Amino acid sequence: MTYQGLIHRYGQYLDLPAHTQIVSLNEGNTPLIPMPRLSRELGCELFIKFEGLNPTGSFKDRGMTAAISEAVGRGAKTVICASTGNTAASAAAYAARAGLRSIVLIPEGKVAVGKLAGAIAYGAEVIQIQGSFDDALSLVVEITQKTPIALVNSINPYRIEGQKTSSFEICDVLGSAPDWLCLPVGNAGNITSYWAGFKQYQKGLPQILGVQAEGAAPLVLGHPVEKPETVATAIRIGKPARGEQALEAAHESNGRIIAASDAKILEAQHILASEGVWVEPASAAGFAGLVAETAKGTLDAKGKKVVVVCTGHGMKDPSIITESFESPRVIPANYQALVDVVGA
Ligand code: AN7
Repeated sequence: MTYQGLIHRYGQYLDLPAHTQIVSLNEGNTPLIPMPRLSRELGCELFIKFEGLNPTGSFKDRGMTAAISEAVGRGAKTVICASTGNTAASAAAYAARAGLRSIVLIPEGKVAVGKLAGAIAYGAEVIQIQGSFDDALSLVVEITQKTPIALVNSINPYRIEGQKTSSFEICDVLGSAPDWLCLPVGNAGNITSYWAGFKQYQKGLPQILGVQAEGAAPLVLGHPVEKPETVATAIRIGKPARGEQALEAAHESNGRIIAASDAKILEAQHILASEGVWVEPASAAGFAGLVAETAKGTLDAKGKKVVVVCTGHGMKDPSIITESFESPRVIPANYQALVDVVGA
């Protein structure tokens, strides 16, 4: 039997209503990739949980299979979300799979091209908002309170249920929870889900390092950020819906939430790619945080098992790479010209 997705595999651990009708794209079951070179450099046993290998290229598919399965089962015809991009693509794909109408609200001009293209390809009605993700989220909350349209942002509790499964997979592969789990934090659904998942699975608990972008770090500053800005557009969020739960997860796990600068996030993206894992900028934030904390001596990773969650694929945001490099050199189509360049 081929793998049939998260609900099929872990449904017994997920609090989903009886009316749930499974809509799956075989999401989840993503690789936990050992990183031997970076492990040696950091003195720990480092693994990347590469969530960019989900069907739409991000971890959002875990929560979306659950949210859409529930919505379909209760007879919803239309789903809506606010999104910095990945939720939009995921909602669009699962809605398409289920034959539902999908509407996605995105902040104008601030969504990476691979995500926008995905949302359009899967047939979503895409609406740009003259405002931030936070403005878009308020709007979708209001319309779902006043109409039968179903909300599939991570305020929806079934999103959290689905996203818990990544903790289960990590424990199943390692045999127990890692010592540290590092991940980016935006609207704070994912950190909430991981912590709930580890607690429920009872295979040990990691310390959690949540990482926000410096220009969008409400949980580090202790207050909302009116105009969040970061190159990591996925986490360009100033009022995280599950901010309280994120702080609780960090605190209960004896971990913390920190901020990383855009420069450090891009550097982390480059370092991960240099060992073969290309992730989008936001997805490199967890690793940027790990590097910063170990360098400062505030996180002792020595000899520890560390899982860094890379939430989205590098191909989601190709422009961040292509805009920062000169285009490749051009040579005549002859052998000598090639040898001259290669230096053979
Ligand atoms: C690659 O798609 O909020 O802390 O609307 O796309 O659970 O919000 C995306 C968030 C991390 C943060 N990494 O996760 C959206 C959206 C990537 C992301 C996050 C997002 P949360």
